[in-house]
Amino acid sequence: MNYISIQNIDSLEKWVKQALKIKKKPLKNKKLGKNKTLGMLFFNSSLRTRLSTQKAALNLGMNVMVMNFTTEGWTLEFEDGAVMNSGSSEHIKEAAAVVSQYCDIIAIRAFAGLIDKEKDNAEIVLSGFLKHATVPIVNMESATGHPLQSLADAITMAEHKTKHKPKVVLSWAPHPKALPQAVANSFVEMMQLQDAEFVITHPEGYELNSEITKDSKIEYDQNKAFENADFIYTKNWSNYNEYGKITNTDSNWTVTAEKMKLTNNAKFMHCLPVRRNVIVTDEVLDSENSIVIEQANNRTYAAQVVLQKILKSSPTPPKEGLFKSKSAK
Ligand code: SN0
Repeated sequence: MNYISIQNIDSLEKWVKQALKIKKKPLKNKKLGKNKTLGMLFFNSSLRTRLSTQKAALNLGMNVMVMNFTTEGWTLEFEDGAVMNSGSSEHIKEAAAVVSQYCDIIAIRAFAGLIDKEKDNAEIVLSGFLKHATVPIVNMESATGHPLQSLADAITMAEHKTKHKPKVVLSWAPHPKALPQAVANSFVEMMQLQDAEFVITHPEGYELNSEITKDSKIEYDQNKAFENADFIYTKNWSNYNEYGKITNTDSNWTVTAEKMKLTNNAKFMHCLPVRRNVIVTDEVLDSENSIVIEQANNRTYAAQVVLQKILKSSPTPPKEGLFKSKSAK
């Protein structure tokens, strides 16, 4: 079993329930991961994902190895048949096969480059590992998705919702840097698995990939979208149509206390890290309605459900590497 996208979840409701159970007794399955190793490979920065996934693995009794690939690893080549006479030192074929011999699960963070849409949509790094690794793979934010985040978001909303069908708004907000669409994509996919009144609001032109948003409602008037909302989930993403560009920095989209007044006393959510007074004002982020810290706490239980499911479903595959020796068996 791999955890690549929110679509790998057979029943979101069941996974959320299980996560909430784990949250009550996080050390209950301390023996499940004994003598198993989680390898975490980072091609980008991380705070919550790194520590919460590591914490989840430790709660399950696993060993954890972390490697920052961009600064410490060899530059990887992903193209089949490449003549490697310039930048890259090692092909994904060897790298993934080798790491698979040391680890029982490999987790990978590899953001979108935001330059080549086709390349990002092809998920070069993640698919390279999926193809050439021989152990389960976990997505710790890839070019197009962040399913550990959206599972944590679902857990957080389940804890805070006061009605069966809450109104949930995903609101774009301005940002000085071009950011990936991954968090927004996975949030949309997760919301499509829930019974809720779901509305996406963003400036015209900032539509996400329509293959992901499908028939989810888009409201271009942010104030209208906020009316009566129970949850405001804010996230910046760079333009998907004019790929990776920042075509709008309008501070009128910043989430303010004024705007929150339009809602039904909504909870404020953000995946973090958040740019204060650009995405959201201090007043909102520091208010009682902000649940961003709890949201980050739930990252541990989201990761723990995922690791637990993988540990239970995947017997450790034989460690057969490229240079296996029969006599060593
Ligand atoms: C990442 C993103 O995908 O938007 C990770 C979010 C979990 N966010 C950033 O890169 C923010 C960086 C910044 O400088 O604000």
